Amino acid sequence: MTAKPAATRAPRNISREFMTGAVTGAAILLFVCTGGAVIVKTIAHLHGGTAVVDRTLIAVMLLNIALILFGWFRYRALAEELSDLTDAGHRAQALAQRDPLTGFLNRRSLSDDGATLFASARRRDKAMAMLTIDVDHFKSVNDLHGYAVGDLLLAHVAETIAAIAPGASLLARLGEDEFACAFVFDSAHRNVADRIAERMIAALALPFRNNGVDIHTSVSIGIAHSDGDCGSIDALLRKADIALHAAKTSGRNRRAWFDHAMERALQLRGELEAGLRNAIPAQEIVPYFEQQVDLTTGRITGFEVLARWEHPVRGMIAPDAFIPIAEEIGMIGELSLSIMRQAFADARDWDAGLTLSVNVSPLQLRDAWLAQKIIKTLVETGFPASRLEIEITETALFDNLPLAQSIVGSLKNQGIRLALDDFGTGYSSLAHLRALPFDRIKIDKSFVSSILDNPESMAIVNTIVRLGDSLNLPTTAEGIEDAAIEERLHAIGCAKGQGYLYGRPLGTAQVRRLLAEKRLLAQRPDRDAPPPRGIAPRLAS
Ligand code: G
Ligand code: G
Ligand code: MN
Repeated sequence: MTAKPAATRAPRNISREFMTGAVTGAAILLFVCTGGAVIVKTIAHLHGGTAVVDRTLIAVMLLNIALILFGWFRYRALAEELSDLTDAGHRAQALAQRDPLTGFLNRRSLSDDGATLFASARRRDKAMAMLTIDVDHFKSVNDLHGYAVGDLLLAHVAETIAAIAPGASLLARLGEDEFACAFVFDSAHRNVADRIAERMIAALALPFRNNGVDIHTSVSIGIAHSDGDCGSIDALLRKADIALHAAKTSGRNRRAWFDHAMERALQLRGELEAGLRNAIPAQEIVPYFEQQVDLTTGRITGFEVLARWEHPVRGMIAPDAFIPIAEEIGMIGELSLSIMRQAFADARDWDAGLTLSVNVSPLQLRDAWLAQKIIKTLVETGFPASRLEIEITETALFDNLPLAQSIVGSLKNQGIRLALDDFGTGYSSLAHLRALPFDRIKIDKSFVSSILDNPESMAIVNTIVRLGDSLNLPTTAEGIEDAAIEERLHAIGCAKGQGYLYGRPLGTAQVRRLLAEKRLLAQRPDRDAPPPRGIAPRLAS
């Protein structure tokens, strides 16, 4: 702040100071002349000479002395001003290099100073370690205690890091709640970085006390060494960051070392993400159909629609590899509607008794237009709403229950049914069963596949079926893999089942073949005919 006014004042002052300098210079010149004359005459006079000192000359000389003094003081003032200006410049430069909250370097200066340290470590045949440190769930500290307390915590974290880091470390705040600590070490003592990271984790797992309130925190740390193929400080920082990400995803409050598998996984993820953006409009992601069977009659009642990516290079990709990415990059809604559109069009001329169950991600229930979009897709493809079931998991109920209730209300008004998916794995709460008007409970496959050899699984499945009975909700068991399990489920009263016992999920053409064999294709061979009238759902009011 001080730098700016001083800087804008400078140009005006320079011309004034030039005048002062010129006047002072002239005064000194004049002083030499007049002073010379006055001194000569004075000495002569003192020695009894006749020379008289001219009064005017004395006045001029005194004036000269005054001007010289004035010039001197101006010079001092100017020198001070100049040094102020330089200080302000240095302060501004320091501000640009350091984070004001913690006094740590910022990302850019870590990169600059780190490059110097990196090169000197190389010359001395030493290695460099980089730790990147991120506060776990920092956002919730801000949300719960306010930004001022968040800042205090960040300062505390910085102090703790500084206290534990080796003396000559470079310490940086990389942004938000992420810090870095870089130091040179002897490659013979490879576990130095490990020990330091461990101490930081332990120290920062202690509660941070503020105003008598304990705030529980922890940090995750990524570690990388500059060995072999690591050519620069920036490459080292990137590796530590990749390791940090791994530490976070494997549960936080821990450290992780960089390894090359992490980099490859990240690369694959990047490729899938880039590919996904084109794959959706190109309809590379297609519906597969898993049979759902009535356990009493053994008949097919319908299919669960499962997304599959038929990748032109990588072959078939399973949904758990790309659904989370689609969710993360905000494309899950588009992907889901593309799958539905294809599945509805495929199933339009199947037997009118066959249903389709589609999975809807919790994120999609944040979209207030979801019901309208699904209904529009039904109308456009001519698939009846009464043959559609939407599957959602319990996690969908947490985000915005009123919105989810309103979306589900619109869907149910059209005659679409609703199933609670993966029951037993989440909260399995009775309250959740009442939160939305479910028509069915689906029992998670992790229990179903183990009922024969795990009494606990059996007890859980049994309980869920009883629960469904008493709430008047039929149950579907997922993951039936053999006939003995099927028999057992039927015995305890489970209505429907699906799983590999009935076959793997099938592509469109295979399903058609299966349905043709079972005489479950409606007699409408012309697949491109416009949707028949009369079965289109009512539009939402
Ligand atoms: O938990 P996560 O790593 O996502 O934390 C990021 C959070 O940090 C964001 O919510 C962001 O608003 C917050 N944040 C970023 N800079 C600052 C800061 O200087 N002070 C505080 N208190 N919070 C910050
Ligand atoms: O098909 P598979 O059993 O591998 O599916 C793995 C998971 O992916 C299942 O839990 C299923 O619910 C989910 N899944 C499959 N297709 C879709 C889809 O189109 N949308 C969403 N949200 N999830 C899907
Ligand atoms: Mn499902």
